[in-house]
Amino acid sequence: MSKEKILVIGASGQIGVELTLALRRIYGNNNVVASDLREENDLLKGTGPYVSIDVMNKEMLHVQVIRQNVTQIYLLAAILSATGEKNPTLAWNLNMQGLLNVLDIAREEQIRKVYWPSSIAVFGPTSPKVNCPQQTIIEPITVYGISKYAGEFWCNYYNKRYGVDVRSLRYPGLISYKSSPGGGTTDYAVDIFHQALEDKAYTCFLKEDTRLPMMYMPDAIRATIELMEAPAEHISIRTSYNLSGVSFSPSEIAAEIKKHIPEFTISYKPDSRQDIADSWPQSIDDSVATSDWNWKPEYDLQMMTKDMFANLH
Ligand code: NAD
Ligand code: AKB
Repeated sequence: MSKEKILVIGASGQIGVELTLALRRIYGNNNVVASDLREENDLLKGTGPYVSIDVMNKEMLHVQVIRQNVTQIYLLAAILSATGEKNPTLAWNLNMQGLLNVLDIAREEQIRKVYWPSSIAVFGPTSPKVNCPQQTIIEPITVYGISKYAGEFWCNYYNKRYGVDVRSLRYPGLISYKSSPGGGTTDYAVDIFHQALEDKAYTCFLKEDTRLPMMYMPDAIRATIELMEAPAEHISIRTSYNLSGVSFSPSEIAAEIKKHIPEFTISYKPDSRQDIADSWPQSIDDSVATSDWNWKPEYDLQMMTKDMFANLH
């Protein structure tokens, strides 16, 4: 285990903080180098090495990969769905060029494994809404979804053509209490907990019946590590695996929150994020992940809500 040296790019973000801490527990603090364009997240401070890296600067990234003797790269730097619609060119450039820089360096330096997340945002209005399968019609309407779909095929290409062992998951919307979400359409499902505690009221930017695929962060971190630790011959999908946790709508999560805070109220004021949410499936079929590497989610809405409040309190 300790022979591995892992570089996490985008380590100060919502997933990066928790994934870096989890990897440090497995591989040892000094063997997991956190990196980001922004400053080191407070929760990472003092837990292991941190370097400032802009993934768009390929030369700087390459130097760090060699200097740190990196054997695995986790690339998390990206612009998410809602922010991406505000600046499509920036989102496309970062999401594509960042990935190509990492894949190229991985090929040149024979990096053992690369992790890069995709998203349910690859799916569009023509994809099946319920239990959306691994292989189906995929016509994304956001620049974020387009970049993720193109990225999936770049991963597949680098694996098939150059033998890069790159692995990927199509995460649903992630819910966590440690670090804040970074500009997605599913962010309401994190904000609602904070507002419930602070104001006992929340105004949701999605309609009450907008059901979306979601996942509690501990499940997402475990899925990522289980995928990365699975033997290469078990990985049949080299684009990105469907991954499913729990599906719910704003009114359903509000009802669950009311069990903990009876005076909590929710109102609805849908904005441009509604169109993005309406284009995504309501639930995901992840049976290929289950059969390939035994994936099984643990948290349902009830367990997640209880755990969120236990930790946010
Ligand atoms: P985030 O926005 O919270 O974090 C991304 C991090 O990347 C930030 O800390 C940011 O400073 C950093 N970054 C931005 N530009 C950079 C650059 N040029 N060089 C280095 N770092 C840079 O995002 P997240 O929610 O943690 O998402 C991580 C990955 O997971 C992304 O690829 C995202 O698309 C994917 N994903 C996230 C979710 C979710 O619900 N959070 C769902 C599906 C997929
Ligand atoms: C977003 O809403 O953009 C992300 C995602 C599902 O990829 N949370």
